[in-house]
Amino acid sequence: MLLFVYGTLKRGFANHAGLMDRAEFLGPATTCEKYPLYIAGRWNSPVLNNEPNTGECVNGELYRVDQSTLIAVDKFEGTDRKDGYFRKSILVRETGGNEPGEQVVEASAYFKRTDAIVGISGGPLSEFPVENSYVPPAHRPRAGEDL
Ligand code: PCA
Repeated sequence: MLLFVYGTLKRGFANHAGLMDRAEFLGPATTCEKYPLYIAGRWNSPVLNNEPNTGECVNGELYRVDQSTLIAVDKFEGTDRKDGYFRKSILVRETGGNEPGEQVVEASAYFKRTDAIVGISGGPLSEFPVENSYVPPAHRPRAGEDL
């Protein structure tokens, strides 16, 4: 299954190691539709709002993941929690290739509903930058307190 990541699961970001170790990197990709990418919550987390045609097209990375990786990442993103992310299938354009008019594929990505996004401190952005103030779970006073 294809997974589009735009935040802390990207290569070199706080939550990549461990969770994405066995994911196959397919290259950079951009959402075909615009979605608002905000920085939100106590830990300055990147979050994609499920409001198409708002904000910017979002740059991220495309991966092929197996079922066990997906289960682990779903758990991490709190898909079983009311304040967590949910996964939704979207169209993304692969941007790493040499050919013009690059390939559009369907991939899953983590979103939140508008009412689940609290404390917006930044965005809408087109990309979650390397320089950011995200606080990873291990650095929080009480690990896993919220997302
Ligand atoms: N992790 C997921 C969603 C937000 C986050 O930090 C991602 O990187 O796509």
